[in-house]
Amino acid sequence: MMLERTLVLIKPDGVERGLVGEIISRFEKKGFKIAEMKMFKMDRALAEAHYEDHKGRPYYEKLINYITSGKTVAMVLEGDNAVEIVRMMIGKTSPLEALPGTIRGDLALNVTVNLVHASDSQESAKKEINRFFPSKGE
Ligand code: FUP
Repeated sequence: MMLERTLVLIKPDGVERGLVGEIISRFEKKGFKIAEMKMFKMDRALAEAHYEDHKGRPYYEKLINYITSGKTVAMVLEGDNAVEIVRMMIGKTSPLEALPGTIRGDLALNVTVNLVHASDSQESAKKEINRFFPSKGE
């Protein structure tokens, strides 16, 4: 087992729909510690940095508009194998593949408006923690 930290975002639809508690509760019940947390409205520059790998994709503009459309909750979760386990808990990107029991599988139906983000590797976790919590990273 490896003690890890990962970055989770509850996106604007999660805040808007009143699902912040439900989502955080799943991570807490699983055993993760909330190491950092804040709520803020993402600006365009931060959104573009966060989704730099998606620039040029047909859904890119929609994605940037959505993530900057309202408040987001960002948190750093800490626990054994946090990166892989949190990815498992959020579910696949495609609504057709997000299994029941996962956050997206239980609570979301759209590929873009999909409630949550979680770092997909230890490398991106480090980068994203530094991006969203600049004073708390490594
Ligand atoms: P994920 O890691 O599951 O959030 O998914 P990706 O990194 O592949 O994609 C990042 C975001 O781009 C997703 F949250 C939603 C958006 N996206 C789309 O809107 N359409 C697509 O076909 C793929 C991704």
